[in-house]
Amino acid sequence: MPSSSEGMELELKVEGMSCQHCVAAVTNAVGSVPGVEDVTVDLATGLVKVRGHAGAVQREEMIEAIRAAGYAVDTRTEGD
Ligand SMILES: [Cu+2]
Repeated sequence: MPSSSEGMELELKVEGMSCQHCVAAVTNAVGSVPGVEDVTVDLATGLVKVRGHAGAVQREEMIEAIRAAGYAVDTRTEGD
């Protein structure tokens, strides 16, 4: 689809993931947030990359979803 110019991408630093089950749990949690199109989790670094619709995806909603799944999000690395 060439109409993807409205996409956005953000990264979250998740703490507490130790195996592929954790990766799956976080992927499912973030993927269930409305507006999210794609979730990539790097177990080694804890970095979660999210792609979705600009304006539709709220960072706070993703943090809440991850916390509800049982993992912590390092919000100190947001850069502001
Ligand atoms: Cu695990």
